[in-house]
Amino acid sequence: MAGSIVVLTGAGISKESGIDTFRDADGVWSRVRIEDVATPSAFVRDPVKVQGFYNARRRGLLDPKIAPNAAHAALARLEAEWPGPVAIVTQNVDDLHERAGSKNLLHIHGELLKSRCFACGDVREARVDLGAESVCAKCGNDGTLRPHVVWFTEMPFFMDEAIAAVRACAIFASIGTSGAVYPAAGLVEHARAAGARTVEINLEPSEVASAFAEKRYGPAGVLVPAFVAELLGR
Ligand code: BV8
Repeated sequence: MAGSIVVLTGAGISKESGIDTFRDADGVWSRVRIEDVATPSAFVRDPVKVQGFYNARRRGLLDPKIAPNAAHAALARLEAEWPGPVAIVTQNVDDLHERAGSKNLLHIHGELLKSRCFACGDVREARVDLGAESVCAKCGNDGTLRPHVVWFTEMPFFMDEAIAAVRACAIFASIGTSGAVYPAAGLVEHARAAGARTVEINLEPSEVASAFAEKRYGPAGVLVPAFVAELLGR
């Protein structure tokens, strides 16, 4: 049986689909401050601003022009054709991996197209704007729905599963992430400890590039299909 593959993805894999990254010069954090929109205290202080930030990004993601690119498609093909398990651990809150056909996927920073009720914990699909008028379909409270994303200082989802998968993998590839946000950026250390082959694919060296044995720099839409073709031997 072939060894398992874990792929960590970040905003760079969705850039060629038309979704902004965070820390590039034209990225999301060049326009708004993390402290104002992506922390629990920002939501308490100014829920209208925080909901507006996520409502705009949700509408952007649902724009018919947004579609998975060649890198997302290549990872779906890898999962379908590799003779062992393939898991994607994504920091992205978009749904482009799913749209491309990936199935074994952990959204460790949550999902933009879901809401979570902070009164009853219900999580469900949300493709519309959220705000004070939104009513929870489960408990009936109003104004209690928030985007189902992980804000700074909040615990990411599925980290036990992600770490277990990385510790068991033969190949760990990181694609389109700056390596600036933990605990995701620390996953490569688990891969190294497990003796896995480690590969970084990004436009430029990430903040944790030195932890990777192999590095490939360029657009994900070109490098990821080539990497997958190489792995599949064709
Ligand atoms: C936690 C989701 C445990 C929602 C995001 C001090 C105070 C408080 C906390 C901390 C602190 N110091 C450290 C921390 C921990 C903190 C952290 O890491 N901070 C950093 C910034 C210092 N982490 C946390 O808070 C995490 N939780 O640790 O919980 C805990 C709890 C309580 C107390 C103690 C500990 C939670 C982190 C989750 C934050 N949520 N967002 C949303 O989307 O709005 S983070 C945000 O960054 C993104 O969502 C994304 O998920 C994440 C990673 O970014 P990237 O995906 O890497 O994107 P980036 O723009 O940075 O890079 C893109 C890369 O792509 C670039 O390198 C570029 O060159 C490349 N690229 C561009 N185009 C292409 C390309 N590559 C290839 N092809 C291309 N075409």
